[in-house]
Amino acid sequence: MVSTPLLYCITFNIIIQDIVPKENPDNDNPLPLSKGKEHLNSAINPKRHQHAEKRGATLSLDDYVNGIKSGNRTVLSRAITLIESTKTEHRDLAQKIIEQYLPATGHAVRVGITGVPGVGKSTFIETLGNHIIDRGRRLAVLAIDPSSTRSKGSILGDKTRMETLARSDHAFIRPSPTSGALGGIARTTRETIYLCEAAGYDTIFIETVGVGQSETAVHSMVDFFLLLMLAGAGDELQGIKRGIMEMADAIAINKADETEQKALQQAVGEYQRALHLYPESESGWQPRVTTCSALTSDGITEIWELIMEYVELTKKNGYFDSKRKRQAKYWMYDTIKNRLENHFFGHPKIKQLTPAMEKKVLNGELTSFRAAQQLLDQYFNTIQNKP
Ligand SMILES: Nc1nc2c(ncn2[C@@H]2O[C@H](COP(=O)(O)OP(=O)(O)OP(=O)(O)O)[C@@H](O)[C@H]2O)c(=O)[nH]1
Ligand SMILES: [Mg+2]
Repeated sequence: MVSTPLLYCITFNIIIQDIVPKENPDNDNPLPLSKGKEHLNSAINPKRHQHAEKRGATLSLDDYVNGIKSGNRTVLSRAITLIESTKTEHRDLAQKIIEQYLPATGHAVRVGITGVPGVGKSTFIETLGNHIIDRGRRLAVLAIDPSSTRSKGSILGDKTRMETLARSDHAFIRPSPTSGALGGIARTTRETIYLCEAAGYDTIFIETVGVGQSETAVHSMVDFFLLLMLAGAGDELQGIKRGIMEMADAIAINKADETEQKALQQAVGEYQRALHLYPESESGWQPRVTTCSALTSDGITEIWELIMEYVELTKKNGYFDSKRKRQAKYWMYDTIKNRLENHFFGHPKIKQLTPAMEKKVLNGELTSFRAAQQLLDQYFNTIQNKP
């Protein structure tokens, strides 16, 4: 019998050698961009056509590094596709690209924007995005959405709702990978942030639908977390969980243009009271409630000023940096956990044994603990014999 720590070592060795989580099965061959993705990207950013002739060629590490540094969005897009790949060699190359840039990353302001479908996230990003680009910023917009809530219509909606951004030379829009588990999408998004920063984007917006688990992941990779809400509907109705409100650094009540003043003020009061129920954050920042219209731009300048105020305060009191460090540590452990889990559940032997074990647990023939123990024993024995 091999001791448990040794088994973990063996497992981990195997994992770092050649195990790639199968989160994005659609992305097996990312070197030439897959048809579906390319169609989507070029639809959102027509400028990509300019580089169409280079698309098929294999790029070297230097090509990637120089291309990204010079702000070539086609090369950036292809590097992100490497990150999203399930192939070890692609992901290794992606890591090498990121490592080349690591000292130069981290300078961007990272903002998470969440809210239920239809609240106006994409319209808001278009309006705020143009506002900050006019002030000299460069913006990358990423999306996290592992759920099936993101219909084709909603992705096409992004195309029209972020029309000016999509045409801007100072913006880069990357839709969420179309498939895959949250763990995988979160990892790729985090690495994509690094690449976008290396490409000179000083502001990163991450859009996520505020109904599931993805906010926790987004919260752990951004500096500022903005929750978009509507007035006149209770939060249960809006599908927003309490935990998400707790994470918010600001709540913006959108669609103020079509909301009665009284309802708007009432909503502001309610959310302010709700936010005050949470313990004061160590950031020294008191979460704010504000109103805006993504359609008419009312209140948008104020929201950007608020975000800048937060950044200034937390940079001064050290919270900004300490939060970034905590996030980096979190992602190290999260990556290990994810890879171990993927390796375990993706192992053919485990795949074969699990249904029967589950049945035994459901029939009361085995306790959950015993079943787990037996599966783990089988797993460790197998990988020990076949490293
Ligand atoms: N009146 C008004 N309509 C708005 C405002 N912001 C967004 N809308 C409209 O609300 C609808 C949904 O907007 P989106 O920006 O697509 O919403 P979303 O939250 O990104 O939606 P998903 O991506 O599907 O989750 C669109 O018809 C927008 O035109 C606003 O401030 N006022
Ligand atoms: Mg949207």
